[in-house]
Amino acid sequence: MIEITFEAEIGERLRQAERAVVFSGAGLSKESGLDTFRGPGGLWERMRPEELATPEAFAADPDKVWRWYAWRYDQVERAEPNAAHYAVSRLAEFFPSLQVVTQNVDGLHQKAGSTEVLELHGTIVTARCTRCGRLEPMASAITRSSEAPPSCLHCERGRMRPNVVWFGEVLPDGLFEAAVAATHLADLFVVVGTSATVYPAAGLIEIAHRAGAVVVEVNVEATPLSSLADLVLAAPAGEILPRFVDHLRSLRTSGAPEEIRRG
Ligand code: BJW
Repeated sequence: MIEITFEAEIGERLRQAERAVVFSGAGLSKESGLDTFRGPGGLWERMRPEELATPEAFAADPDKVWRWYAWRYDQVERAEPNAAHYAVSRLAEFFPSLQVVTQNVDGLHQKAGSTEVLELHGTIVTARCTRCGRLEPMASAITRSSEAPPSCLHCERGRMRPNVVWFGEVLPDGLFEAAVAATHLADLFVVVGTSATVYPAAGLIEIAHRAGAVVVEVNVEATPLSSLADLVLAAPAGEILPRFVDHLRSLRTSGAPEEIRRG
């Protein structure tokens, strides 16, 4: 089990921090049984992203893309938040402002009780009409057909697609701007379970660093942006994040525990 230690100056900034942002990626949901995209066992090891997660792929083979998302939705529906999702939601109890910015499409932050969540890459929980934009629960769209994208119940002419953001598509209106604004104001920026390779989302880490937030990275391995972190917690999120949150709470409610003060 790794020990959480940091310098006294960082401890003081964490004690006084008012605004926190948690920026999450697929690694956060790994311990809920959902696959990451990259790395060992990741989705892209078995399938090529350009054949599944692009508008071109959907245009070329809509049935294949729909079946893949129907399969993914089935996994998501059965998944439960893990200890890391609950730790993130607990942060709201002792930070005046807590914004969750997630690249995940699984809705597990909300299931764990987080209320301020920006889903930068959309959500798999809904389907969207390619023609009129009308939303429908993915569960009901799949019930109509899990083999091919069903047509829209509203306009009847468009077909349904997952309400996620594919490569080459712009992020949902205003969401990235809201994430950037929260990041500029953040005193604490916790990056959890992302390879920090997909932009513009990964750019938030650079913004947080430049804006002077304490940047904490939680990941089982190093990322291209690890050097920007003030504190790197190299362990599975479900193990380390609850302990980090406990430390933060003791720091902020009753002074630093011995383990931290030594740093
Ligand atoms: C653990 C763990 C445990 C494991 N505990 N940790 C600038 C430079 C270069 C390219 C671009 C750029 N700007 C834009 C681009 C293009 C592109 C891009 O970024 N490409 C790069 C890959 C090169 N970006 C886009 O196209 C974006 N749109 C855009 O830029 O619009 C403007 C525009 C439009 C038109 C033309 C030009 C510009 C859209 C990006 C959409 C990404 N979509 C996906 C699919 C979503 C739907 C779905 O779920 O199917 O989003 S791709 C996939 O990657 C998914 C994720 O959200 C995203 C990020 O992945 P994430 O979350 O980081 O997961 P992994 O798997 O990569 O990493 C997991 C991590 O967890 C690892 O580090 C593990 O070590 C760790 N881990 N277990 C803690 N237990």
